[in-house]
Amino acid sequence: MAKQKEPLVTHIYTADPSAHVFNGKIYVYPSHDLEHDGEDNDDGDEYQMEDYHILSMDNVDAPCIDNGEALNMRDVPWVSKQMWAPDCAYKNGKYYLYFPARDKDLRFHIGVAVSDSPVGPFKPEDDYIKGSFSIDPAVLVDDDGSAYIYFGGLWGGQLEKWQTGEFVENPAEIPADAKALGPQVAKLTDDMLQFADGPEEITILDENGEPIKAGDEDRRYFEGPWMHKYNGKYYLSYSTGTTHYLVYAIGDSPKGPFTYQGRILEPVIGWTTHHSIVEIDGKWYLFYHDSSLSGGVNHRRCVKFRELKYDENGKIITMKPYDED
Ligand code: FUB
Repeated sequence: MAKQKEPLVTHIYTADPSAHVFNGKIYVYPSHDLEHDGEDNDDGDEYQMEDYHILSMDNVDAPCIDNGEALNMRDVPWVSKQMWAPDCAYKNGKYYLYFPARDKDLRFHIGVAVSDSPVGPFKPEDDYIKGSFSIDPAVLVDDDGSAYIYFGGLWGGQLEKWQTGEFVENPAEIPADAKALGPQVAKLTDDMLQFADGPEEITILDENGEPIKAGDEDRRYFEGPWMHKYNGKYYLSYSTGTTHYLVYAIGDSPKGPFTYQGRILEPVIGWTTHHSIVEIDGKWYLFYHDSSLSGGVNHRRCVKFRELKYDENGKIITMKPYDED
């Protein structure tokens, strides 16, 4: 049986959970961490993932099932390595799996693969989404049917290298008092396979309406964007990377701007945090990962979930990962 704050599965290492409810059932789209002894570095070379396994649960108390391999790197013509954090969206009667990976020149882009089933197998497009770069795609299908893709990650995710719209191998460091880089957003075409516009950078503002600065590492965007709607507002949540928080900002439209609100989750065991937020049977849940299953090895992570609560003003109540609540 699935238990909150415990690993959802223990037979494989999993991370970066994107959770959804499709047809009344819970589906979790995680990365699949491989066991190896590679070195950790700021380029993320330790995250050597090659395939995706999709997890499912009938409800939050039911057993969590591994539905087997849904997509493998060897079947994606443009990929050379590192299939990182994916997401899935449903539209037009089909399921679309979005995933980042390095191309043959070792540049990260975002690919898409299609299936009639939420657990795959997924058939990849021959090439990555034109104009895509960096990592960590997350897709919101809005109430009017428009779909938006959010993505981007610093350091190993290469977001700094695409500031000009072209790939620059060694970009100048962004000064601490300059505006921090935001995640990217693009509207997707109706067939969900390409960008309809953009991508464009999202602005995250502080309480005074000023853009968050690059040196503000407790609040600035690092990686792992997620978008959900609560009471008609758009909640952009993300990881702060170096300071290991999950935080969020609120806006009135899918492309923002967004105003920083606060923390969702304090740091977990392991370097990375990466999450999703989903409503299940009238309650809200945070899906996230830590490295507890491997005793703290950064690239051997495990997916967990727990209930998330809002206060009466729509603020998310900050959680400590190992509290007793
Ligand atoms: O899993 C590989 C990378 O680590 C993800 O893309 C990031 O969000 C971080 O979790």
